[in-house]
Amino acid sequence: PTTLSNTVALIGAPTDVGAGARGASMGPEALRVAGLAEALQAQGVRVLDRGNLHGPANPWQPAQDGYRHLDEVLAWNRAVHEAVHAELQQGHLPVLLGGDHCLAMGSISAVARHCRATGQTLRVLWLDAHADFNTSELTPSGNLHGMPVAVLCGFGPQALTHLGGTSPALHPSQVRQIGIRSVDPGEKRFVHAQRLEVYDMRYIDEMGMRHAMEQALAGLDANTHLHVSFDVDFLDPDIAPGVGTTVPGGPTYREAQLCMEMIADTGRLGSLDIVELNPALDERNRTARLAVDLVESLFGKSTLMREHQVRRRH
Ligand code: Z70
Ligand code: MN
Ligand code: MN
Ligand code: MN
Repeated sequence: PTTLSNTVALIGAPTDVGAGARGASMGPEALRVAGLAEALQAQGVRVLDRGNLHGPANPWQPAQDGYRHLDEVLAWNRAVHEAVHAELQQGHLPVLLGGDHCLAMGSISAVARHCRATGQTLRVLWLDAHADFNTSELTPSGNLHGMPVAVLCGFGPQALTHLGGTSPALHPSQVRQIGIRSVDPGEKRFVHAQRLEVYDMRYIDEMGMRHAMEQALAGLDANTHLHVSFDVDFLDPDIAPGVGTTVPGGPTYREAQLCMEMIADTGRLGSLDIVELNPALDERNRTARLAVDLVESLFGKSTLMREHQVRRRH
């Protein structure tokens, strides 16, 4: 099998409370319009669309004590945490449709709680242009979508670090970041101090996506739950303009496809976030359609059946 469960639950979280630009709140519907459910069904997956969660409006206020919209981010993440946890308990594979990347605090804390209870080992693949490892002291913006990895590793306000009951949800050694090319100065020092395993664009340029993914996926076993947190700004803006923060020099279409296919080949995908898609900045929904195309590969779509492919050299 290609994934840990053959039943996917789509959970929409239409908010941009953690972002620096408005519009990611429209992401869930853009992904549905682009045919996400149908694409998954074509891969033989049963799809349950749970509709959208509800939460507070975006008050669009300046930062207070280093955070923008902390109360609203907390409310949305409590809802995401409960929804994702409920699907995991039913044996389903939750797919969070963001929304901005602050929502990964809720989804991944739920996955971590589920893995603690079931004795599975959690590995998180963070596909992003950004490290999202800021704290209130380090952030240049106060935007909480720049902080979820730090919060999940126990660095942040108590209410957010304890979404799943115990903190930290993750140890930095459980995280692999791919495609990183924009890190703030203080954040860079903190990434280094916490020894995050980062396959940045320099690494991908020099070593290739194949080698980067082989390293990032090393050590998975039959007890591993793999969570993929896919920030659409991971992709090069030439192919994916519909995001709030475009950063030049990201993975090409081919590199992104290979990344997804190599994850699929592990057979360990157990949960997924698709975040930061911003339809207000897109061109006729092309970035949403690209995201759906890549998710098909993540769920095992390949050009030929495996026995018809040329044997891969190692
Ligand atoms: C910057 C910050 C960020 C996404 C922008 C940007 C963070 N490091 N994350 N877009 N997805 O403000 O913390
Ligand atoms: Mn992100
Ligand atoms: Mn990003
Ligand atoms: Mn493919």
